[in-house]
Amino acid sequence: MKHELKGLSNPEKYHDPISIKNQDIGILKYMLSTMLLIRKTEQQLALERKSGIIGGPVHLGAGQEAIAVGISQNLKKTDRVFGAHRSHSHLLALNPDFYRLFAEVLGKETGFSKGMGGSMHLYDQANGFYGSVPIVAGTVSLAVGAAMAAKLQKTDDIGVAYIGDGAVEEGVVHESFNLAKIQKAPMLFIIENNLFASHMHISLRQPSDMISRFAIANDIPYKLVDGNDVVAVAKAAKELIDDIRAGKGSGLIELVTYRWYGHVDWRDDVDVGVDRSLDDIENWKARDPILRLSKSMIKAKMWTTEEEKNLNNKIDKEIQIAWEMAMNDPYPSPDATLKYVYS
Ligand SMILES: Cc1ncc(C[n+]2csc(CCOP(=O)(O)OP(=O)(O)O)c2C)c(N)n1
Ligand SMILES: [Mg+2]
Repeated sequence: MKHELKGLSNPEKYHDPISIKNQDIGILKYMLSTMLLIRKTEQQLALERKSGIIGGPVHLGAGQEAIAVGISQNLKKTDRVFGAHRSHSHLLALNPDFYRLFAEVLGKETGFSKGMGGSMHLYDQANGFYGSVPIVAGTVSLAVGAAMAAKLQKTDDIGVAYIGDGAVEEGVVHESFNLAKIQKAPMLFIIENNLFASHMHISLRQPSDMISRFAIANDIPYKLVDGNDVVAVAKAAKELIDDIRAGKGSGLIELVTYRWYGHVDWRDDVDVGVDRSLDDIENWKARDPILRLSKSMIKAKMWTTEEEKNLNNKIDKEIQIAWEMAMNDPYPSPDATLKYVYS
């Protein structure tokens, strides 16, 4: 395999604090607290999945929070965002209502999809989240359709699709790149390159580790960024999105990152022969997007360890309250079963 990502995929690099020069302190604090909230929400899901209280699978994205949080800084509620099987962060970055996510994974009628969907069928159109599905790459062409509709409707809204490095192995993704380019669709393709698809490392699946090569092939403007640097993600996304909204056609952003948990649920997958080691995981944990931002802010005297402690305690408490509430919520009534089925 060609290593075109160079240092970006090396777990021993990019551990330093990030550059926050000229950044708005309010936005930095918002991004820090949103990443922390997403992390803690997923840690709660891991715990309760392990305990057996959550009945269905949860695909956790801990370690990857900077991507959705950085991108969503540049999105509007009327944009049309689509996710896939690992989409808690994609939705929570648009609407940090972890209570409704808890209710959804518990199958309660107060959940994002009225308890009918679970972790992989999330929906919150009021906040721009048009849906996630477990079918890998299943939403990418829908996002391009939504982008084309936004253009026909003469809005400056955009379509957004989160795509994994494994999802690009589905043909529909390449048809979508081509169509979006030819139609000048206002579309942002986000590649979350975490180097794995289920249990397989990218070197076992592709001739190069750099997914942006498909943007080059389709003559789509692209940016390749450290996915664990929330400020870099937000800045690169802004540049692409400004052009997309201005009618210049589609863009692609590739973010290199890593997930701390294994493919699904709370395990780390090292035990089942996956091509990663506990050392890799520890090294990637040192590239933690939350830690890097908080260290940078403390160094710049924008933030203190005391404030961080208080924020941690506050989110922990809110999560416990939301979890209890969701646990006590009712299940949908049996006659609701067919209510949302079209025929
Ligand atoms: C069409 C289809 N094929 C296979 C699967 C099984 N599957 C679920 S997730 C996954 C890997 C996806 O990898 P990637 O797109 O990189 O996302 P990540 O899990 O790394 O976030 C596979 C093969 C599926 N859900 N849908
Ligand atoms: Mg992947």
